[in-house]
Amino acid sequence: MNYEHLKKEDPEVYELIQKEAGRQKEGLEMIPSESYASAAVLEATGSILNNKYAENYPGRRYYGGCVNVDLVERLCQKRAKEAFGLGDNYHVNVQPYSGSPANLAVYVGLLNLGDTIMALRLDHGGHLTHGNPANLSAKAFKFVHYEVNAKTETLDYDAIEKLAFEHKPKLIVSGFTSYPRIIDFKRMHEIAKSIGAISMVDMSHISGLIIGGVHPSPFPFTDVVMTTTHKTLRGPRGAMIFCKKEYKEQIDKGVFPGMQGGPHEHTIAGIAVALKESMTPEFKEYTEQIIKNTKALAESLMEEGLKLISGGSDNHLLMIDLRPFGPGRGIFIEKALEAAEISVNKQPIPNDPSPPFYPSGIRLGTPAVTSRGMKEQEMQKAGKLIARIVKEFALTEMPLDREKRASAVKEFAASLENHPTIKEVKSQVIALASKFSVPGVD
Ligand code: DSN
Repeated sequence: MNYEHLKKEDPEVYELIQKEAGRQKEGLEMIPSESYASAAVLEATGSILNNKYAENYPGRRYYGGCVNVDLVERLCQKRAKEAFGLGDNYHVNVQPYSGSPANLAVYVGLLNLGDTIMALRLDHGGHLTHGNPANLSAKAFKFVHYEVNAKTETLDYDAIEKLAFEHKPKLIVSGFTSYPRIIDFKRMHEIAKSIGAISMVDMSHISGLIIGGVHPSPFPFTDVVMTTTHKTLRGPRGAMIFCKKEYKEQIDKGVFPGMQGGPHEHTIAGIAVALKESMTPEFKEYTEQIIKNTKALAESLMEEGLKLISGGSDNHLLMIDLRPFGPGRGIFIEKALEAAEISVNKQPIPNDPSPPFYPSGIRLGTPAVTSRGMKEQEMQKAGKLIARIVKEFALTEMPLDREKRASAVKEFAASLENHPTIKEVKSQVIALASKFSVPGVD
């Protein structure tokens, strides 16, 4: 994109965007919830649809002049259902601003405040809005959390069923932010139905993989399915909620006026474009390669002796368990990898002995690098470079005293400057990344 007007009118913001474009190109983006949106998606998202208010739904807005945005929103809804192979028995709301308000809209639309919801615990892979005590979801509803099995680090459906019978939640959420395995959505739905609960799937991370046919779908049985639109789907930052027709009114009211005001029609247009792109043979190939790349990356890391949560991955993400080095080292590795131009994030692991800001895990994934055209060979190389950093820098101790942690991180970050290992890895990362162009950036 050439940004000619921005460059003239606001060189300060223009420069920052240019710097970020450089950062996105120069290194390896390996945060599993990120990928690159196409130039077409970015154009629609940055369009004049931004100017329009359109509270409520197509055909019954609170504002005049909605003739075109009505068509945009309907087109997006049509494509969303097409992409997931859905018929008239499902409805889709494409207005949620993003995943967090979308999850809250589902809870607000379907339940009464104080009702019980069951979901995956945050350090076991669940999301903030799946009832983490710091989030509004846990203040407004009563959450019961299921966990992964301590030994296998995968979901134990018999234990989940037992918990559901004990607590009789009104809603059971399946979905994650950091679970590297396939969830048995059918079994989760059956558990919900056996106690008269509504089944919900948060497929935010994997919706692109589902469209590509490389991951099982929560359709056509799950009652409500939420997805963000900017992860493996590669759209703008937004969300969609699919529901069986019987929940349409409640879900629509949960979104507007329950949680939100005017929808972002420019984002909805961007989602429509991403959905069109997701139904192409190229996108299917892309998702197939994500799975191959994640497996290659996992193998490479394990060959180097690193421990992965659950011993590998079935999807686009994997989790390095840093406990063998000591608790709380995730932040050091995130910083050391960032200094070497590999972007990942620190992440709590099951039963993490350390708090979420100083967790003992690293989460990484392949959607962004795969969209640049990287394959197994590059993932093998990336795995070796990541392992080198982990093995050297995870040896730094994290103080047990809370007061001392921030200064330990500061001191650690300063020690990375001109560090010979960082310099060497960084130059190899840049050499690897520079062979591949970046969708929407180049
Ligand atoms: N923050 C997102 C992720 O990284 O998984 C979820 O909201």
